[in-house]
Amino acid sequence: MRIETYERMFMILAALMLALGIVGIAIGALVAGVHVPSPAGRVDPRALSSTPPFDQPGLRDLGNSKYEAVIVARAWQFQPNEIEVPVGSTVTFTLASTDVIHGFVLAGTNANVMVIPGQIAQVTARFDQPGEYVWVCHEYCGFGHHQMYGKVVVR
Ligand SMILES: [Cu+2]
Repeated sequence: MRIETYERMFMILAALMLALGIVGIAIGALVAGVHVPSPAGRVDPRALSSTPPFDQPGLRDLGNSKYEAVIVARAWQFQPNEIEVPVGSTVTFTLASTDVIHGFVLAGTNANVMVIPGQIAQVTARFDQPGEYVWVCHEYCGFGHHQMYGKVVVR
């Protein structure tokens, strides 16, 4: 079977682009550590108020400029909805939902996770600039969804 020269060139070009894409994904996953967020654990959403650490939501100082923010998401609020950390802090957000699927996206950072009932979501962000970093629920969760937000105050 004879293949036209231009067609052959485009077939080779398409194969090269496909191979380049696959190599890019492999480098991202294996070298750069890019991965899809996965649950950090499981928790019973009905027993959240009696399950550590979600029985006492809030900010914990882990020392060495590291913090853990334990946040409970429920329709339609985050608890707590404001935390304050010093400049240069690294904050690991540990989130769980008591009811429906919520989201957590923190403006000005790469922090972006789904907060799914039964799963513990975890994401880390570093704050090198002072200011206010607003987070919002980015998964439509009902009537009061637009009121679901909070902020990190960095001083
Ligand atoms: Cu929502």
